[in-house]
Amino acid sequence: MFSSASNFVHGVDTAFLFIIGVSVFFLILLTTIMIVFVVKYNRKRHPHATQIKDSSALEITWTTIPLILVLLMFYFGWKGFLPMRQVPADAMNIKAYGKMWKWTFEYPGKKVSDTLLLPLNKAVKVDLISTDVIHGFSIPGFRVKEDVVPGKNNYTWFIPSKLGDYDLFCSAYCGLSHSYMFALVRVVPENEFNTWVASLPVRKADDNNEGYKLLEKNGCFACHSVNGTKGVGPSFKGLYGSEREVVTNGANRKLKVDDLYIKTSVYEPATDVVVGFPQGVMKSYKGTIKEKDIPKIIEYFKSLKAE
Ligand code: HEC
Ligand SMILES: [Cu+2]
Repeated sequence: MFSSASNFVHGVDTAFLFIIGVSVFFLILLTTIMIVFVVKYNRKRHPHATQIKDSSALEITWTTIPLILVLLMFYFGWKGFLPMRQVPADAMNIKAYGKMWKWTFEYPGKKVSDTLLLPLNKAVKVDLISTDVIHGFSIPGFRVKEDVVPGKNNYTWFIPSKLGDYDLFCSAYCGLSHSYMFALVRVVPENEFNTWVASLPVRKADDNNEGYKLLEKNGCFACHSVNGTKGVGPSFKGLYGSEREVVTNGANRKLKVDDLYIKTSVYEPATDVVVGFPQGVMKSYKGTIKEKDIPKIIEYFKSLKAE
């Protein structure tokens, strides 16, 4: 057998396959019986219906068998579920912050990352924190799925047991860009993991910058990065004062990014569309972001200098 991606795969799959197996068995059985009866008790062949009354044997059978089957379903489900709530004491602790519409992971020492890197064969406990609405922390490959509820300290844990890349999705519809709320989960050997964590940036002091907070609150970072990586939209790094090629009314033109351009980009993203990016993905923030807050955002952009 191929090795599974986490310690929960076996338990969840056993319950799932048992339920699917029972369902398929009864689907075939009932369909067959139905067809046989339709043919056998057809009115041409069987013109007078006979009334059947009471059959204790039959009634006991059709009560006992389903009872045993659902109890077995419960048993397999319970057996798969129970270990998910029993975190080993030596598990490494990671915090997962869910916010519209982005995951951020915090490793010991306030190191932050957008990717969930995990050491192979080590137990990991993930504290699930939402800073706004209900999100869902779901890694299908690991058979892990847990609600991330604001105000409630939920958690999950697992042991990644196979090297490779996996998907992390938000499994609770949480607003406009919910479908962008995914992250990469990468399982690597422990030494590689340690080097990587050491190289991570420490949680940013930007948390106190008003412009940063506005962008964070409005979910801009779901599509825009501040470190130069291209996302759904262009990165904000070095944006202010730089040259941009945009499409305005169907024609390409060059411009220098200034206050007006940024204001237009936030309120009417379709007016100047950055070349190489799709139009219509970013919605207008007119009415969401106040006119008086635009300068704060501009100030923040100015601080994101290109190297
Ligand atoms: C759903 C994804 C998405 C979200 C969320 C989003 N944007 Fe955008 N944004 C884009 C895309 C795509 C572009 C490029 C196309 C265009 O110019 O319209 C863009 C372009 C921009 C530009 C022009 C950038 C450049 O390089 O010239 C600015 C400024 C901008 N966005 C600011 C914001 C701000 C501020 C927010 C939050 C209030 C935000 N965006 C939220 C997708 C998004
Ligand atoms: Cu979400």
